[in-house]
Amino acid sequence: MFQKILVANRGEIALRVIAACKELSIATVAVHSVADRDSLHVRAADESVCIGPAAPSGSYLNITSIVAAAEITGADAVHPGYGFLAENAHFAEILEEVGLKWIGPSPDAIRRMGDKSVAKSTVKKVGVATVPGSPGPLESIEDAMNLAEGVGYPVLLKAVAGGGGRGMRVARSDKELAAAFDLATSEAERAFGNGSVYLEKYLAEPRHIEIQIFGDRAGRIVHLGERECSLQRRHQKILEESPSPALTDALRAKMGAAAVAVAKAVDYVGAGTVEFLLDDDGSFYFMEMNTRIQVEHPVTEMVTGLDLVKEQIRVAAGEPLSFGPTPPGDGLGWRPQGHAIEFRINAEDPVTFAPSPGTITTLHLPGGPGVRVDTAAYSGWKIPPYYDSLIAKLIVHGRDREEALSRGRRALELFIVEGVKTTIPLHLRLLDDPDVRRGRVSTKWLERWLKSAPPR
Ligand code: MV4
Repeated sequence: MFQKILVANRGEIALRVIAACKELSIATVAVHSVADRDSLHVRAADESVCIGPAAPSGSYLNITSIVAAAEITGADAVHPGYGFLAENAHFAEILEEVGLKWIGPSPDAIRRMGDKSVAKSTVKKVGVATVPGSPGPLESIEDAMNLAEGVGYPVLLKAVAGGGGRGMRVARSDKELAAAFDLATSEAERAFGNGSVYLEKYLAEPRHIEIQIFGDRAGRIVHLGERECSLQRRHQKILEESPSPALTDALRAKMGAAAVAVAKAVDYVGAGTVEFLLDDDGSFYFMEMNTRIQVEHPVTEMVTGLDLVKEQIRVAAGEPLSFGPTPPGDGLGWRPQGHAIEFRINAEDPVTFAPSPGTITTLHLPGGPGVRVDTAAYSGWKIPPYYDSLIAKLIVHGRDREEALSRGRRALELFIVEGVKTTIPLHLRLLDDPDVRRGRVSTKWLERWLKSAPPR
């Protein structure tokens, strides 16, 4: 097992990784920017190293500084958390070259899933459905128009190097497609340094359902069920839950098997997520694979009783998955219990979503049965303006969805943050909505609701 892990991240996920290390009796090194000197992850770790200025490019994205910090402190492995360098294959390679273990999948698996067009063709080869569209990057506008004629309008252009909804354009006619092709290409070139785009049929109102998978070095790959993440605004998730109100056991088994097949196609090791679009007729299509631990992993932890971060560390150290044995055939080594919901609490105006950095003057966290809060916030902490606005995650668990919803409400009512604005009032309004209460949502639902529901 590792002796000392460097956590290449900040905020709640850095604290979460440190917690896992402590339970495994592994020493920890925090890295931090100049703006994060007073952060809780620095206090929680056994050692800390300042790696650069506030701007992420000079600190949390600075590979040279982070590798130097690991070498100076004698760390033997690096956990990247999510965001920043978590899906940077080059970083993973450099670590292995200097003799540090990377807590994540192979650079090859990261690369193959990072190119969304390569990912799609890899997935197709193992018999998992993908949205009908171009077999690879588009060659020209004419190529795009021929393909659009085949699949039918509306179509969606997606950047090969994109993901998470960045660099997408809808087109409803040949005329729109010509304009969208130029726009998408130049946007992708600017945003990702790679102008390649591919085309898909545009699904009208799908759900976003993702399957948590886990692989070990012995080649065992299992899935841990789904998370429903349809409630999003501008591709930012607001609330996630498991199980999905839309899945039957039969559909879950099919999507789980598909996710395991996707992971097997790239010899996946560690924690990963396979994202699907679920159409209202029950058909589902591979969307992307995230090769990291995700923000919403606690939802799966609550319903499976597993510690996914400890599992990541064990697997990276060469140990087999700690759970199982797998019942014959179904790919599971766990039994889900009850229902979990995560509410993302951002330091943002709940109506305009404008960031609200500043000092938290009062903080009270809820507790009690079925309530978990993952946060690095404390009373008196000054939220820096340089990073994303997630300051806490409230995760509630109940025997069923009704109990989880009512625990969510009472926990949100006693989740007190003063000094900055937060998305807590938004969550309370969502919990009042009949569609949310019935689980009748899609990826289109939240933005439509925000336009129509007058803010209180
Ligand atoms: C789609 C789609 C409809 N049709 N692809 C957004 C994130 C990126 N990973 C893919 N996304 C979408 N791809 C086809 N062919 C609709 C979305 C989409 C979406 C997906 C998941 C969650 C929220 C979303 C919000 C808008 C659009």
